[in-house]
Amino acid sequence: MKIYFAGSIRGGRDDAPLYARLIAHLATFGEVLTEHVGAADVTAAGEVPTISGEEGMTDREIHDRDLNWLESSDAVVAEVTAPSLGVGYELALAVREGKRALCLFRLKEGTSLSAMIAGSPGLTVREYGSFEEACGHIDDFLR
Ligand code: 6K6
Repeated sequence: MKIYFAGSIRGGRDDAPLYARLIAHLATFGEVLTEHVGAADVTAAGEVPTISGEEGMTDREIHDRDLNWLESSDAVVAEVTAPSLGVGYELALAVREGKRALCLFRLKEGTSLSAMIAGSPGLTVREYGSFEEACGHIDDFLR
């Protein structure tokens, strides 16, 4: 199974360590196409020369490569707690392409998920509190 994991990059990297743990769990089900989303050296600021193959990529090249991966994926899993334009864009395309897509939203006081995600009939949205709970939602979705 090819899994496309989506998480905030330029929208903010506070949850990057969590993305890495989710990606490691997803990797027990198949190939995660977007492992760099959890990489500690990918900052919100700009390009990361240490990612092999990504050095010197233009935004257009990143966009086209990621959309090719999205098209080739069997399932999309997005961590949507940190609002990200890129993740929202990827989810909209996933819905248009009829992909199975799971959105994981961490419950935090004073925050609520965008109605465009929470209200989309094409997305499976699950709230969670702990990492273990998020993994449980992934297991239910992918099994
Ligand atoms: C590294 C640091 C900043 O920019 C980079 C290189 N950019 C990206 N590399 C790979 N995927 C990207 C990049 N920028 C956005 N994406 C895709 O959009 C990922 O698949 C994420 O799921 C999503 C994040 O969007 P933003 O709007 O938070 O950046």
